[in-house]
Amino acid sequence: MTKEEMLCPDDIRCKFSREMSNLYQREVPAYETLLELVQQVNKEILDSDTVASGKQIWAPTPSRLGEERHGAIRLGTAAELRMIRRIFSIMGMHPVGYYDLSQAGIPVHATAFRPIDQASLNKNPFRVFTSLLRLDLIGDEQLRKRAQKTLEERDIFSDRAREYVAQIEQDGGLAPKDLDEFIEEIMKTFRWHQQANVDLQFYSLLHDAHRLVADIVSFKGPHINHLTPGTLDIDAVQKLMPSHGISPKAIVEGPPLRSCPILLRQTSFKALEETVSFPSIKGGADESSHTARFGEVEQRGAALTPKGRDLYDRLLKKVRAKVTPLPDGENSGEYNQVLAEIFKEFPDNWEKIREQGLAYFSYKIVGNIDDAKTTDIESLIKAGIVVAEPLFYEDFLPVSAAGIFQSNLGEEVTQEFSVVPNRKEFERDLGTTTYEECALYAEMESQSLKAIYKILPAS
Ligand code: OOG
Ligand code: NI
Repeated sequence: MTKEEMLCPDDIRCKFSREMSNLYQREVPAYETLLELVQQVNKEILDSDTVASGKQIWAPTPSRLGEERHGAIRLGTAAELRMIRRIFSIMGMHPVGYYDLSQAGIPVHATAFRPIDQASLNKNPFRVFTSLLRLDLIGDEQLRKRAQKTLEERDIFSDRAREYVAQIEQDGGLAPKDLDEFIEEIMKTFRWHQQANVDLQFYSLLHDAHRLVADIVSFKGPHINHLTPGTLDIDAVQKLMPSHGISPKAIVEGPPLRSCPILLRQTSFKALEETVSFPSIKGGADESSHTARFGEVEQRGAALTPKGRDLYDRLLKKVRAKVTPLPDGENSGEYNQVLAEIFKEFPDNWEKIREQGLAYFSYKIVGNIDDAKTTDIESLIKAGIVVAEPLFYEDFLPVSAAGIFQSNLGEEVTQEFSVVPNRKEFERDLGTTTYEECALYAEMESQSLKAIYKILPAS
C-alpha cells in the first residue's frame, strides 16, 4: 500500500472522536441530554443575527461545530503514558503544554494531546487532557508501593491494539479497511469497568489518600471521565440545564461574559455515583459505589499572549480574593458581579486587545492587494486591505478553573500536596518534550503575516 492510499491522521481522529462520543452517550445518559441541549442552543445562535452581524468571534467551520471538543483521562504509569502518546500521534494529536495540578491539591500532572496546525484543527479539534498520577506525592510508603504494584500489573491496552500500533508505525500509516477495527481496539482502553481491580478495603485506603488516586489505581483502565462539547452560549446552556434534568455547578468558570471572548469558559455537572463491584478477599464481591464521571460544557475565545494571560490571572486572583463562589450557589450573583466589575480592566475591543499585545491574531487579506501602497501592516489594516482575526484558544485552564476538578471531588476537605511542578520528569515519562502552546500560536500568527508579505506588490 502506498502512502497516498493510507488514511491521513485527521481522518483517524474524526472517527475516534465520534466513537468516543458514542461510547460516552451510551455510558452516561446525562451527557446525551447535554449534547442535545448544546445543539439546540448552538442552532438558535447560528440562526439569529448575532452571527450575521459578525459579533461572535467563533465562526467555526461546519465540521468543527457539533464535533466533540475535548475529553479527559488519567493514567497510572509512565509506560501507559508513552503508549498513549504513540496512539494519539497516529491520530495527529500531539502533547501541548505542561499542567501541574498539585497546585490545585491534586496529585497529578498533565498535558493536552491535540492537533497543532490550523488545517487539522479546523478539520477536527478533538483534544484529550491526559493526566499522570504522581505517586511520589503520596506520603504513605506502604500504600504507594502497593498502588504502584497494582498499576504495573495491569495492561490497559488490548494485545490487538498493541499489534496495530506497531504495524502502523512500521508501515507509516493505516489502511482504510483497518480503520474500524483499529478504533474498536483503541476504544476498549477508555470504556467503563463496573468491576474494580482492587478489593474494597484497598479502595478505601486509596480513597483516603485522594479520591483521584482511587479513581486511577482501582480500575482496569483509564475510563474517559468526561467529554465536553463546545457551545456558542454557555450562559444559555447553564440556565437551561436544570429544566433538562441536569444540575450544573454554581457558576461558570473563567472570564465573565464579554463582547470579545477570551480563553475559555466552562461549567460542569456533578459526577455520577456508580455501582462498582469489588473482588472480595474472602471470595465473591463487595458492592459499593464510586464517583468519577461527569459532564462539562465550554465556550472558547481568543488565545492570549503571556502578557494577556498575566493580566487575566491577576484579575481572576483579585476576584477570588474578594469573593469565593460557594458550592451551593448562594453567592453566585455577587460573584458574577465582582467578576464583571474587576474584568473591566481587560480591554473588550479587538483593536485595543491587539494594540496592547494581549492576544494572538491571524492576518488576512480582504481588500484589493493591488491598491497596497505600503508594506506596513497597520496601514494596510487602516486601508481595509488586511484584517486581523483573533486566534482561537485551543488549550486548557484547569488550575485557574480548579472548581471543575473540585466539582467532581465532592465538597469534603481536599488534601494538600507539596507543590512541586516537575515538567522534566513528566517529559521523561512521556518520552518527548511537550510543545509550548504560546510558541504554536506565535508561529500561526507569523505564518499569516509571512503569507501576506509574500504577495504584497510593494515588497
Ligand atoms: C481533567 C480536568 C481538566 C478541563 O477541562 O480543564 C479538564 C480531569 O478531571 O481529569 O478537562
Ligand atoms: Ni474538561
